[in-house]
Amino acid sequence: MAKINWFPGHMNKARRQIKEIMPAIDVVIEVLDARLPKSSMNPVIAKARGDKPVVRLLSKDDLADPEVTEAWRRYYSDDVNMTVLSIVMTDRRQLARIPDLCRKLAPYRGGIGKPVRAVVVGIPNVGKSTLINGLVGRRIAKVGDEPAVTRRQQRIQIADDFTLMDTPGIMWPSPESEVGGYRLAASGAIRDTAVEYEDIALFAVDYLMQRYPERLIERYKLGSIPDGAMECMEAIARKRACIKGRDVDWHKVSEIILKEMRSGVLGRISLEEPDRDVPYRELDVDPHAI
Ligand SMILES: Nc1nc2c(ncn2[C@@H]2O[C@H](COP(=O)(O)OP(=O)(O)O)[C@@H](O)[C@H]2O)c(=O)[nH]1
Ligand SMILES: [Mg+2]
Repeated sequence: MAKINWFPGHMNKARRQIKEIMPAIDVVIEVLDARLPKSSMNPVIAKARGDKPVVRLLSKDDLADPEVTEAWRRYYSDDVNMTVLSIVMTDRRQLARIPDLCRKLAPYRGGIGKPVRAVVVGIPNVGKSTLINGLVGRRIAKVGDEPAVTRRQQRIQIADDFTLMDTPGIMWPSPESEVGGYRLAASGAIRDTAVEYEDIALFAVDYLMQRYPERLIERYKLGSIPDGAMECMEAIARKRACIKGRDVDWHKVSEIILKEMRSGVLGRISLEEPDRDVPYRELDVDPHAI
C-alpha cells in the first residue's frame, strides 16, 4: 500500500490550530473509531493536550464487535485523567452523558462565568460533526464532509456551565504500521482510490477469514472457507455474479464486500484488538498481477 500522503501545509495548520485553542480548553473530547481505536488515533492530539483531561469516545459502537470494544475500554481505563465511553453518535441519550463526564474531569470549573470548555478532536470520518450537531441540538457542522477552509472557531453554549467549540480539531490519520493503514482504508476512513481498492478488499477478506469466518460463510453461502483470500474473493464473486466474461470482476466484488462490511451487513466487526494482532498474510500479493 502506498504511504498515506497528506499535504504538509494541512498538517501544520491543524497542528497550529489545536495548539492555539488549547490554553482556553478544559477538556478534550477525542473521537476514535471503535472498530480501530489505535489506528484512528493521532499522536499529535496526545502531544497537544499535554495534561488536559480527555473524554475518549469510541464512536460507531453500532458497527464494532461489542466484546472487542469492551476490551478497548478496559485497555484505556488506567488513565485517571481520561474517561472512555463507547457511543453511537446519533443516539441523543448517549450524547447527553458527555457534558457530565466533562464536568467530572474539570471540577475546578463550573458555575456562571467559569464554564467547562470542551473541543472535539479526531481524524476525518469518525463522527465529530455528528457529535457536535447532536450536542448543540441543531445542524451546525456539515456531516460526511470536511470544510476546506476552517472559519474562526466559536464557542457555543450547551449548558450554563458547558461550552463547546463549534468546529472540530481535525487531525490527519497517522497509522503506526502498514497494517494500520489498511485497517483505516477498510473502515472507510481513508477515501478509496481506484488503484488500491482491490487491495483493501483483499486485506478485509483476509482479516475476516481469520477473525470472523462464520460471517463470510453465512452471508455469501460459501459452504466452507477457501484456502486463500484471493480464492475466497473469487468464491464470493461467483455467488454475487461479479464475473466479466470468464474473469472475476475484482472491482465489483471488492465494492460489495467493503460496502457490506462497512455498513454492518456482515454484523458488528472490529478491525483491531488491544492484545491481539491478526497478521495480514497477503501483503505481498498483487491482485493486478494475477
Ligand atoms: N454507524 C454509525 N455511523 C456514524 C456514527 N457517527 C457518525 N457516523 C457516520 O459517519 C460518517 C462521518 O460522520 P461525520 O460526523 O461527518 O464525521 P467527521 O468527519 O469526524 O465530522 C457519516 O456518514 C455519519 O453518518 C455512529 O456512531 N455510527
Ligand atoms: Mg466533520
